[in-house]
Amino acid sequence: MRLKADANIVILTGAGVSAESGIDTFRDSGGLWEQHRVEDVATPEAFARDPELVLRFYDMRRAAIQTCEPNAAHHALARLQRAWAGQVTLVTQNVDDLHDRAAATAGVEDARVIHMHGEHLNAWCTACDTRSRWRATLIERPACPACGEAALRPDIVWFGEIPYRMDEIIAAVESADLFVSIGTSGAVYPAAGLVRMAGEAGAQTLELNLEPSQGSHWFDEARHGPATRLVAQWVE
Ligand code: BV8
Repeated sequence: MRLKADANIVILTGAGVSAESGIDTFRDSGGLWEQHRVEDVATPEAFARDPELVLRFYDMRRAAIQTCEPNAAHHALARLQRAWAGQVTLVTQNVDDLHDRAAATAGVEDARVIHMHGEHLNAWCTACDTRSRWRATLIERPACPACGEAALRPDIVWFGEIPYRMDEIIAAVESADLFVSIGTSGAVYPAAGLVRMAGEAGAQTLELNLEPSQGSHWFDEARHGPATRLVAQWVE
């Protein structure tokens, strides 16, 4: 794959980039939570129907990610963000903060990490529509730090909700010279459709994943193996 030195690169990551940090992917955990499919827990309807179940699910995952560390793939991408002459836009489907922590370690000031599905460490107040950094639990329905209402929910984009910053993502994809997808099964839209948008806009496309994803055939090139090895090799 030939690239000009100041090429614009868009990187899309999924749960597979955090797997070797000990964070379950949706597939590996069998997509189950207390005998519920994740798709059935990660929805506004589930939250309306059984808020305690949903809050328990996110409290558990928020606690778990705080015991995990960025891995060699996160660090390699942060090094790329710091050293590359062109624009590197890192779009993640992941709600963990491992890319952000790796970027901070690498001294990347304006790390453009776009969390299109939200962030575990944010709480969103549905009364005043503000977001607060939140490391604790939400099961006790705590008061919003901004307005005092007990109306905090996880700041996560659930199935059926609109992903964050789609305009920015689409603009970056349409002006990319290279689109790289890392550690995602290509199961969830609109994230899974970005590779086709990139290809149609003239970008080269590369998939780095443990195994062929559902969209592998849309990529110019696909390499399979663990992200910690593949990403470090690709960045170097
Ligand atoms: C939207 C937050 C409209 C939750 C997530 C029918 C009914 C209703 C909706 C739909 C429908 N059909 C399609 C839809 C749209 C729906 C959708 O796509 N559903 C799917 C199930 C068919 N999408 C939505 O609802 C989205 N919103 O469409 O709004 C709209 C859109 C645009 C503009 C205007 C309006 C919202 C989707 C967001 C849902 N929220 N996350 C939470 O995290 O708790 S999605 C969630 O699942 C993740 O964020 C992630 O995106 C997805 C799982 O995907 P992956 O990250 O790929 O993880 P997965 O486990 O699947 O795969 C891991 C991969 O890694 C594997 O390939 C594995 O091989 C690999 N791997 C494993 N280990 C390693 C590795 N690779 C490398 N190294 C390793 N070590």
